Amino acid sequence: MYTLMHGFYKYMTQKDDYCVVILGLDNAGKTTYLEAAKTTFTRNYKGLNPSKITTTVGLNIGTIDVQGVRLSFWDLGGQQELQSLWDKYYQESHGVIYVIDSNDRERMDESKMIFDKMIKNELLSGVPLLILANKQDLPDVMGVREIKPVFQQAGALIGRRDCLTIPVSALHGEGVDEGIKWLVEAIKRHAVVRPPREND
Ligand code: G3D
Repeated sequence: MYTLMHGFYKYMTQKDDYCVVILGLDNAGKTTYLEAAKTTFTRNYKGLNPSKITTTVGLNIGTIDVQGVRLSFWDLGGQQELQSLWDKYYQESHGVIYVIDSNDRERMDESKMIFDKMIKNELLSGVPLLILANKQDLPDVMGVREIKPVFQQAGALIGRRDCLTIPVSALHGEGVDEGIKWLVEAIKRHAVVRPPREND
């Protein structure tokens, strides 16, 4: 009886589980964004003090429940020596968030270069892509109008997948809600091709 009840409870409460990789150069704001997403979508989650957030070294993970599904995030370190590990996560990813530091014009070419390398990877073919022009709270940063054409040069590689570029401020949580909700819908649409993770 317990097993039956437990099974029923599990069936009723179980959510489809999707994985999302958060990529971008070191210092782009990946970890700050993950914290902002957890704060936005998790009741009673207080979030880390921004001064306690340090650049991603290795892997940060986080989970949120949103719009009836569970998103498990992998925030991967952006340092050059860690970029080679990114593709180990691609096969399991249902969505990609690519974070750009809109305030760092000097590294925009470098960011575009690693973006191209990532988007070329067959394992991510068709996977929905959310591009974030981060740090929009700072003055004189590159806006989406300036950033979008740069990354659209990879249009052929982006292909027909769902793709959205938006301005955000991870530090202030601006644009986080809109982006995550869009990504969830895109991931659900793509689930025919890349279904949710198997729950045990
Ligand atoms: P990473 O995980 O991509 O390496 P972090 O980047 O999340 O560690 O952020 C790197 C720095 O950028 C941090 O500042 C963080 O506070 C800052 N940052 C992240 N997002 C924003 C944003 O939206 N606006 C502003 N103004 N700053 C942001 P420090 O000073 O701790 O290095």
